[in-house]
Amino acid sequence: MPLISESGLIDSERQNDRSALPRRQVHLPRPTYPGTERGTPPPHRAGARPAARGCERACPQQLDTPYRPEGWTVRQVAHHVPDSHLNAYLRTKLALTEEDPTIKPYFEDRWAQLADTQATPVEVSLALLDSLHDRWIRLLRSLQPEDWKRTFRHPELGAMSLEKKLVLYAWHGRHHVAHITALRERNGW
Ligand code: NI
Repeated sequence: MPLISESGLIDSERQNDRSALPRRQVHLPRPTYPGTERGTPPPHRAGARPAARGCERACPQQLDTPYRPEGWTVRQVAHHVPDSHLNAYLRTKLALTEEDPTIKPYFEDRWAQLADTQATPVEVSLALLDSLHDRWIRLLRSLQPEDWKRTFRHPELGAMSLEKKLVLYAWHGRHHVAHITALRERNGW
């Protein structure tokens, strides 16, 4: 697999996925969460619960099955999503507190090969993703319309607005959940 920066890979993942949102759909209104106006939107709005459903009751052999030939295993996908969204959460905060800050790309394929990916139960990463999405959603709900225009700068891809990145990361969670649910369907799990 070519080594490519995480943000670039998300964009390439998206281009290869016909379920991706159309490119013009980047003008995001302030998020609303029907039925949850008085409380915090549940983390499943951001993909954590479907991910948990995709991985629950999986045995070790299933967790170590690639979702496609030469692809990541279910276990690697489960750990990759919080890795990716942790970076995105930090970038959101950087964009809100600095003027167009330059962010640090990382090699997600190398991250997925570090020892913690194999050694950590997927439940730990799913809980991490739940908590992370809870914090992230609370932050996003606090934003004013002008805040969504704030940007951070990727050293290779240039300036990116928060509204565009949120659309991409909402897609990103669904994209990886679909990898796992499709694998389960193909294998009758
Ligand atoms: Ni990804």
